[in-house]
Amino acid sequence: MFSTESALLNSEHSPIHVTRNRFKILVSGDEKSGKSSFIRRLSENAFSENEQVSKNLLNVVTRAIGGEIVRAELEEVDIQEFLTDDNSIRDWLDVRALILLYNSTSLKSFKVLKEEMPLIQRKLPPNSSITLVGTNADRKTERIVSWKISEEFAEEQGFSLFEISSRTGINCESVLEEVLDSIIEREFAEEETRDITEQPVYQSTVEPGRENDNERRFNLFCWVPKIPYFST
Ligand SMILES: Nc1nc2c(ncn2[C@@H]2O[C@H](COP(=O)(O)OP(=O)(O)O)[C@@H](O)[C@H]2O)c(=O)[nH]1
Ligand SMILES: [Mg+2]
Repeated sequence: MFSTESALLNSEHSPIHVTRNRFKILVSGDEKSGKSSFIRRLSENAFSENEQVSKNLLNVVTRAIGGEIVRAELEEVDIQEFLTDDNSIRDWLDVRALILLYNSTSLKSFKVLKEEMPLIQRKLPPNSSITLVGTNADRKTERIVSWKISEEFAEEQGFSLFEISSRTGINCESVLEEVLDSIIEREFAEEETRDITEQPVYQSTVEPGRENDNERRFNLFCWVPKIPYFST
């Protein structure tokens, strides 16, 4: 371990501040659903008509959400990785959210999400969220998947739904913002539950018939007020 690293880990203020608010978010969908383009729009604010065929982009983006600095690891994942029963699959235990893309000019890209949803959900940890995103919103005349049909599906599943264009950039940031907001919300809710359940429970019951026997009990948490006070 590098000395700076060990200093950080041993420091009173670390490692919480080093790893806090770094969230893994998967971006998946059919081939050519626009996964790489979406990640590139968010990380580089750029778009290429001939997006290089990239199957597993992994870019980290930083945003400020409600006064907190948040780092999101956006990882491109082929939809097939959810559909195979491969046990050697990468560890997704720390995945916080899945953004599922379909290309609104391709019915096939929407159908695969609809039909395979049970398999997709099976591979996600229980405290993660799914957001549905229709891409290619700029290609209005070629649209095949209507807002109505995708809204119906999103409502039935309880997912948020967005339509975006990585070409113009429209709505791309809104997707990320909503996903990060909901992760942070869940994070704080979990922290609060943890705080409550980790509080010590003080013994306060008195056995029947031994109501006056309190002096003889030994309660580790109640020794402080029992120390005799001598004034000088
Ligand atoms: N017009 C338009 N083209 C897009 C959009 N998103 C992706 N593309 C194009 O669609 C093709 C496939 O996109 P890509 O991001 O590689 O898809 P992936 O296979 O899911 O990673 C590329 O040629 C992109 O330039 C979009 O929102 N609008
Ligand atoms: Mg790609």
